[in-house]
Amino acid sequence: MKIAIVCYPTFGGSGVVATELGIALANRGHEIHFVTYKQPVRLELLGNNIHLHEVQVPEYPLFHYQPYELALSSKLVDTIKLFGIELLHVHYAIPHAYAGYMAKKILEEEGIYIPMITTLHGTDITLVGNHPFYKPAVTFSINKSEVVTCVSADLKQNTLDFFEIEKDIEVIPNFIDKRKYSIEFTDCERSLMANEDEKIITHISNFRKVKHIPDVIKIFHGILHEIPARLVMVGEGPEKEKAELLCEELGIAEKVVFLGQSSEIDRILCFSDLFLLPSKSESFGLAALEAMINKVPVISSNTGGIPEVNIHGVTGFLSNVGDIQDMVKNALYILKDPKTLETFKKNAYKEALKFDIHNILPMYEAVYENAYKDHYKSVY
Ligand code: GMT
Repeated sequence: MKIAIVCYPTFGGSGVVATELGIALANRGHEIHFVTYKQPVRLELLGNNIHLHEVQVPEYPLFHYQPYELALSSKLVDTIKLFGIELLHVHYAIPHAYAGYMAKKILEEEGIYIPMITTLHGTDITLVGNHPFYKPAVTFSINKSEVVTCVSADLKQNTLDFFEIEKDIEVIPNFIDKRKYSIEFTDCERSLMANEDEKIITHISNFRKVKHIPDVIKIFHGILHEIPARLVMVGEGPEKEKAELLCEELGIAEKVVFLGQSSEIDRILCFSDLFLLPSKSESFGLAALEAMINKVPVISSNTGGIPEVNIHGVTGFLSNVGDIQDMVKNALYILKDPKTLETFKKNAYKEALKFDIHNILPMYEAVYENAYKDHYKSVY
């Protein structure tokens, strides 16, 4: 099938999922066309059946805000016509579902009909999308999608609670590709990060407020009171500077390393002993799943879709949002005893395997096939 995928190309989870999905679909023989404003971070290889179409927004002095949706709709119209695209899959409702709908309508004027799948990822529903300034347009474009999917049962419920949705929503969880994790990195990389007696604690995110970055630092501070450890902070975002200051205030700056954005997530997770995800809300927690497939147990908040990924007392522990004391207690329980740590590591890996792409990809392919059949049946 010829599929156009619209996503954010940056380090956010929705872009990662869209990119990995596109690559996997291309490996299955589909022709994939990414339409976005720059090359997605995890998209290294463009080839015969993976194409990239960059959306450009020309500057004009009259524009206070550049009309990205308009440029995206136009790019979609051109790409769909030029390459005979059969299906459009947009990731993250804002503004992609809206721009996708406009493209569909423009094409319909020319007798071209194309089904649109919208995948909801989280903040497009829980944080940004339900803001009164966006809500009517988001509701409209979700309802106008031929198929709507979302990444967890919790996000489905939130979508139904926050918006007046007239469509069925299918839950298709995020995924990892287990084949990528068969490589074992050597121990020497661990020694670059920490002394032999130190445990390595990791956090990866885009350092937005919703990630509760100060909680990450405070949990680590609590752990340090009892055992030697290092904290590896991976990512960039608005809360990073404050986090660095907090480490200095707490006198733990030399125990914390800020690595910035990294394309070597698996290499970092491979030498990690524990992953921290104390977010305020999290529709799925892809970073937690990526930790788990690298055999890293997770200490997280009990919010959103996280409990669908991190199983309490098995792959890690869940605590109430903001309950730092409980998270410290749980972290120490896992870290203090080598046998316990080993058990949690094994459990994390085993649970993560359930989300292997080979289990998830057929769900997307079934959605595509049904959307395609139903749409063309209704049109012709
Ligand atoms: O919050 C992020 O890290 C980025 C954001 C995105 O859409 O780019 O992530 C959301 O989608 C991810 C992929 O489906 C989920 O794993 C994250 O849980 C979700 N983030 C939130 O809900 C806060």
